[in-house]
Amino acid sequence: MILHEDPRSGNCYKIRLAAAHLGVPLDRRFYDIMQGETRTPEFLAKVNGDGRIPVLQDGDLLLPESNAACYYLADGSPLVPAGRFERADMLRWMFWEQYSHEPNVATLRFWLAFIGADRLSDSQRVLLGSKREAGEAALSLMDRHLAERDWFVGGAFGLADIVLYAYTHVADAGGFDLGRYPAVGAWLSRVAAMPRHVPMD
Ligand SMILES: N[C@@H](CCC(=O)N[C@@H](CS)C(=O)NCC(=O)O)C(=O)O
Repeated sequence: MILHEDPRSGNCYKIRLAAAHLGVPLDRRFYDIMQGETRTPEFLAKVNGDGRIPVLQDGDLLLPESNAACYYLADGSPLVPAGRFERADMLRWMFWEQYSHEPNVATLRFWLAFIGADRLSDSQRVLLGSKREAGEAALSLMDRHLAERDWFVGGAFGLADIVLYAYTHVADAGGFDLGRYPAVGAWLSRVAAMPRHVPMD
């Protein structure tokens, strides 16, 4: 399988991390999102009309959206719980990651560590406070959840842990103080200690 990616992206790293746990080799194709390489007519026509990475390619099949790609890789494996409720609960955390976590925790990392605080547009600058507040609320919810259990879903390491690890472990680059979330910190260490773990590039 081919992964179209920018290695700095946590959304791309999720897929590499899931693939590493599953022992699936990926042929990596690199694009520099800062140079608009996912917005070229060729990329839009042949890889993803939405102009974004990651895109997982299996033969002729193209699958954008990181959490869908992770699910495609992990379906039928121990990373996806067998029970109906636990499987839905895993999806709940994956949807939550895309709606309540990534748009705040990942976006602030992108704005502050990649674009730079002094180069933000007015519209980005206006949103800094609300994104910080929403990102802290997301990390707080994770901390409360993890204070009572080791893994997000069903008592075992799985896909929900993988997708949430991707941007949480680099949240400090967005100005979040992970020291305020001790249960998240302990969980990050547990994920990183898993036998097939691979770090972000
Ligand atoms: N919901 C998508 C988000 C994809 C996304 O925002 N990708 C960013 C990098 S993390 C991107 O390609 N940005 C380049 C651009 O929008 O031009 C996913 O989870 O894959």
